[in-house]
Amino acid sequence: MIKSYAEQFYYLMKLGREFELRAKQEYMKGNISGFLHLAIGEEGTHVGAVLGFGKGDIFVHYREHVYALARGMEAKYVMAELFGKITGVSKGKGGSMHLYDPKYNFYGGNAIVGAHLPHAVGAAYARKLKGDMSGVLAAFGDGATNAGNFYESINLAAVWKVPIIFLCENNQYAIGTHISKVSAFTDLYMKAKDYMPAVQVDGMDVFAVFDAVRKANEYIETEGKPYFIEAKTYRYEPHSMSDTNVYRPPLEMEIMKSRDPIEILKKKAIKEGLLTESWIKFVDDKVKQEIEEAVKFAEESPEPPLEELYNDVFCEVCTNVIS
Ligand SMILES: Cc1ncc(C[n+]2csc(CCOP(=O)(O)OP(=O)(O)O)c2C)c(N)n1
Ligand SMILES: [Mg+2]
Repeated sequence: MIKSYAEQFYYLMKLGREFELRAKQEYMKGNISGFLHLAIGEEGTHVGAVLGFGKGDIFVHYREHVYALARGMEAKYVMAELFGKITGVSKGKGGSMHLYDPKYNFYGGNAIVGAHLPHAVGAAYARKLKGDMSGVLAAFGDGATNAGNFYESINLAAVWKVPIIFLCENNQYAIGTHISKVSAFTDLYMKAKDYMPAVQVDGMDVFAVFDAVRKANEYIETEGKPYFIEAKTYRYEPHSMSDTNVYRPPLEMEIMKSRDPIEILKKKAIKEGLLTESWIKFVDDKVKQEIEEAVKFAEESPEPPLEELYNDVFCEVCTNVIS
């Protein structure tokens, strides 16, 4: 039933949106604890990037539910992880910020800003050493571009010539701090342009992100060198569930909501005959059902047993990291 790219875009963006709206409700009910960072408003960037990228490794920061779902991880296993249940993708021991599944070459989920970037460069270097040019996608926020490990990572990636796409999600804010207050310039692709090809793209338009990432992927796979994309996007929800969200001007929010990535996709796809209203209704119902089933599965799953406490904490030989 879901075949074309436009259909995949819509299904995955809607799935991501409904998954997160429901996760928010479940958090308020006390079924999810710890941190919860929602990417509502950023689905065009997350889905376009995963579908435009190849089969290599994905490293993301903590705002990663939609990336995981777009990569093919099932909603019920992701929801169970948020609920802290043993059936979750990280056995209920990681939670929202630590989704992980080597079957999908999906390596999280990292709570420390920018910390996954050196890991991602290392994974790209490993792929290069093995002669495997399907590279790495590393996604991070605008705030991360002010951290030292960001510069270390883009520098090493360029020096070592490794196949990696750096995807900067510029949603303009790092918690409550606007990018203009902490960065000397706000066109963030400029930070990488002397190291590698670097472009800026409309992150609210899934087609634009998909095209940019597909082009970048072709480049890293054929040239074996890094590529940088800045996607200009926006989050409609607070930074996390514990953020008051008072720092954003209402007019700014209103303008950005008028550019909702799901609505942009719908309008464009219907106009170009890529989607129909009846198909959209069918998918909306399917997604609702999938989310209901995911929550039921998470609720009914057991918590990790005590014996799990020290498992997966330390591994001497990480045989399962790069396949
Ligand atoms: C090294 C480090 N410093 C500070 C924090 C606290 N912190 C968590 S998220 C965040 C903001 C990051 O913003 P950005 O990179 O733009 O990502 P976004 O949340 O907007 O997706 C900060 C400062 C942290 N987790 N790690
Ligand atoms: Mg940000």
